Amino acid sequence: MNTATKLSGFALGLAVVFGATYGVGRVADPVAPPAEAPHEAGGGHGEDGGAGHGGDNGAAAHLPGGLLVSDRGYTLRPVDAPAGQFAFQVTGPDGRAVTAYDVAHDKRMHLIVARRDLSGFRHVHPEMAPDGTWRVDSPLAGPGVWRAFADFTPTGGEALTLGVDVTVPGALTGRPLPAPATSTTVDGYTVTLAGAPEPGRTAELTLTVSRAGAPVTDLEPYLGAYGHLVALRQGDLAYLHVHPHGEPGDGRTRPGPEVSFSAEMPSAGAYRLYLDFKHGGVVRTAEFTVVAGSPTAPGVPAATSSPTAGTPAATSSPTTGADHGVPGHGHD
Ligand SMILES: [Cu+2]
Repeated sequence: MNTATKLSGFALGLAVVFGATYGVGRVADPVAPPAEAPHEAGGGHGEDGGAGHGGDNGAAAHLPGGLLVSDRGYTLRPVDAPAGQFAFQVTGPDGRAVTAYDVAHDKRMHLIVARRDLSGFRHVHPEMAPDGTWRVDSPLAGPGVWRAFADFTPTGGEALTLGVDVTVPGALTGRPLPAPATSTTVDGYTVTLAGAPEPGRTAELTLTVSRAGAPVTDLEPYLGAYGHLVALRQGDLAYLHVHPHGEPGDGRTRPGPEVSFSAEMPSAGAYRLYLDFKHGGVVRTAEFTVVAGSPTAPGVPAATSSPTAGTPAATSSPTTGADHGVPGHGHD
């Protein structure tokens, strides 16, 4: 979180925050060099310190979350695990595995994974052993280079999102990023997206959930909200996680059909949005490609006028569906 990616809240919205910390009030890093002005992405961090001295806060303060495997002395370390399982530790400034975490959004650890091509998104919650090893049934659903994001708050520290690449061997079929669309379906639900993100400017995005043509007005709380959003930037998988302002039961936040949030994308380019929502006891993920800034930026797939026209492989391939639309596929 930094001033370059500041957010502004909408009363009934959710706040999208790019960065390792979650609130405007938590920008300050007590050990960061003082008076360091934010600057444009694209370099200039070379003097922030050599590797390993633990003083990479300066660079980290300018970065969206999830790009670093080690930040503020905390390092994400996958560990060997039996087949079918994924395991990791977070080591702290003392080099030992962290065992004390704060609960954030109902969990002490949120593990998000996606392939480098932005397919295969999963959001799961591992269990921690007393030695600080987190384990979960592997969410890595097939061959490829995956990015695993650990989203957590070490007790006494600041919220962090660390990321590490994990390779699953096997024959890999590259998947192009689905074209931008304003409607998608998952498991019989249609989710529409209104609003357009812009780089460097706050935009309100509203997601509306319906089923069989009828608005869904009884969304169920999931991790303390009616919707959770993760966005990943194409190219480097910079990580963004939505944190709600309104909460179920607060007397003003309605359980659908609309879930809205405000976001300020840190740069022009394509992003993949993943909305987790819960209904009928099942968490489902609706995905969208959005483009901040010029829709003709390099690497951005051409937009289509309907969610399916021209992009059948992107929106309805069996593989994609298997990865993304299986009820109860591991949320929670
Ligand atoms: Cu989570």
